Amino acid sequence: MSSSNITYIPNFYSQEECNEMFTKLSKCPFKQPIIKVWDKSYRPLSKSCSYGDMDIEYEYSGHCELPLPWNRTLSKIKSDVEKKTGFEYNFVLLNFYESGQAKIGAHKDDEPSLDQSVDIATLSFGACRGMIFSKKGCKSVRQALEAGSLLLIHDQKEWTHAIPPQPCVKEPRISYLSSSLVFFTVKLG
Ligand SMILES: O=C(O)CCC(=O)C(=O)O
Repeated sequence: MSSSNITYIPNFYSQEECNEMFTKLSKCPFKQPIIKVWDKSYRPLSKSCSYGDMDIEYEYSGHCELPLPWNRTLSKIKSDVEKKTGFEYNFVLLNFYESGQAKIGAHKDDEPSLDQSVDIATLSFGACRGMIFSKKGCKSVRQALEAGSLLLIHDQKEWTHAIPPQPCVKEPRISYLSSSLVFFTVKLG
């Protein structure tokens, strides 16, 4: 993977800010929707919930997500990330990994509704987990995602990414994935 595909920024937030945000984010209404990846339906081992601009509906992996309106903590994070990246984000997916047993399989964030010209920005809180980037014929790349770090993924087309299980990790982790949706369904009524 060329180093230009990702940018890893450690200590985007201090440990103190991280702990405070982790406590607030852990109160979000996480759930486990059934999703479809490569034609297989499954309930992921991580829980998620989403926030976004009003009246947008996001469809991914055969599942329709109705984001909640931004709250104070999420708006602050959104604006910090926008200042750093120069992009505007209208949607965030939060993932909750209860322990190292929770994982996300290899996938690309290449849904047609995602604006591919905008970097996906992932913030990490809580336990440090590894993300594996893979591409056929290339050596996989592992990036440790430390608490308080910001990861920018610039190119979604060629590489898959995954959070593999790490049974030795006993602490929970929350990730904050911000993206920009271009095609969305306007909610009626
Ligand atoms: O938790 C993470 O850092 C990545 C999650 C992810 O890849 C996704 O939700 O698509």
